[in-house]
Amino acid sequence: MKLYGYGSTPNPRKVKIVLAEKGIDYEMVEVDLYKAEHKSPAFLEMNPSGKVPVLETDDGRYLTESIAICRYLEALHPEPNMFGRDAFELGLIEMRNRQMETELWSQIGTSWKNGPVVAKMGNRVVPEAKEISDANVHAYYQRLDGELSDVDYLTAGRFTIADVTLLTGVDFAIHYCGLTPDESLQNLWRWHGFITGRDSVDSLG
Ligand SMILES: N[C@@H](CCC(=O)N[C@@H](CS)C(=O)NCC(=O)O)C(=O)O
Repeated sequence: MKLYGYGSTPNPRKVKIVLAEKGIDYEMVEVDLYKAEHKSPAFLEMNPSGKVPVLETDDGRYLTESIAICRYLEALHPEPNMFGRDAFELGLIEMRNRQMETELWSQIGTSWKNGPVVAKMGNRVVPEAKEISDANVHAYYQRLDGELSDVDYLTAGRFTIADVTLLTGVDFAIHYCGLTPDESLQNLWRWHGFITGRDSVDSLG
């Protein structure tokens, strides 16, 4: 299979971590977002949304949406399990993953879209929106610090897709949005160091 992505962008990174966890061989195809290769007619044919990642299956079909791709990978390679083994776990891990997406990633996304990098690209930004979302991200870091006080993983007692979504979101926030968790948030930092130490978790690159 082929994975279309770009550098250390966070959504392709989720898929790369799951591919590595499951030991799946694949070919990486870099799509240069700065050259707008993801808006070319050939790319839009694979993904009309014009975004990475895209997974090309061995029989030439395409999947987009990082979590949908990861679910496909889990169905093909059930171990190690990252989405849940029974009905309750399936619900629990989905719940935590959705919380990371809707409560954290959405705020990080607002900070990114209204931040200096996007402004430099010539886009209109709303600095007040970034101020609000920055505060929301820092408040959420506080909450996570409490939730991670006596556990190694976000949920289910093992490495799951919810950890992948949290890690890729926090790293993007740190490196591209200036949203570094306060050093007093020891539990969040301990979790971050522990997860980053996994073989499947690449450095940001
Ligand atoms: N919901 C999608 C989001 C994909 C996405 O926004 N990808 C970013 C890179 S992390 C991208 O392609 N951005 C370029 C653009 O939106 O033009 C997913 O989970 O795969």
